[in-house]
Amino acid sequence: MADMILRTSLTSPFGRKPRLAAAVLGLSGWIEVTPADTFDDNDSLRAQNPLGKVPTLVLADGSTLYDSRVILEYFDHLAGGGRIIPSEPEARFAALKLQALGDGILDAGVLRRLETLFRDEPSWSQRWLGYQSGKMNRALDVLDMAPPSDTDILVGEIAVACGLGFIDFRLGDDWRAGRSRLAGWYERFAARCPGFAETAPR
Ligand SMILES: N[C@@H](CCC(=O)N[C@@H](CS)C(=O)NCC(=O)O)C(=O)O
Repeated sequence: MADMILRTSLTSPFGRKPRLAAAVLGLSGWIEVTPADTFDDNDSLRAQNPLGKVPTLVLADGSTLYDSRVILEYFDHLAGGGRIIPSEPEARFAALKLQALGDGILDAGVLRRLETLFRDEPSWSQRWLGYQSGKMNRALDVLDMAPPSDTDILVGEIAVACGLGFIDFRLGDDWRAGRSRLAGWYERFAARCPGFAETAPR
């Protein structure tokens, strides 16, 4: 019997973050993933999280936690602390900053996706799409100049990997072109990170 319910779709890149973190921390057995449809007015997700966003974690006592950053911090706490969020300040803030960069790629990518979902193609704002793509491309360039760790699996590596996986799954941008260091990092991360294949969006 699972102790916690994770509300997410299996395609959500933000939902993939806690699924991946749980695999890394050996917590997957305690968590039941229950699909949520953010567009369904009647989905209980909106009672669990007024923002109606995934991921949302429902604890055994019925209380909830969101968003993905808070859930990852909670999982780290359950696993003893300092596992995916270092305790030592320099490493801690580096990891949190890298997570913010990965999440920022996702925020911009999700906004691009929503633009194309909520409007018909002739109405897409190319200016808006380009504005969001600019954020993503600058962040990817920074990551290519200094790729994440090849040994650690911290919140930063998890967020960046989920961001890159989302681009491949939903946007199809050729982000690897001219970014061989980041592409190499991603390939190695995919091979070494527990749960990476199992949590691929589908
Ligand atoms: N900052 C949030 C972002 C979560 C988010 O944007 N999730 C998307 C799915 S990937 C969502 O729920 N979108 C539906 C909506 O915004 O209504 C987190 O880190 O969990």
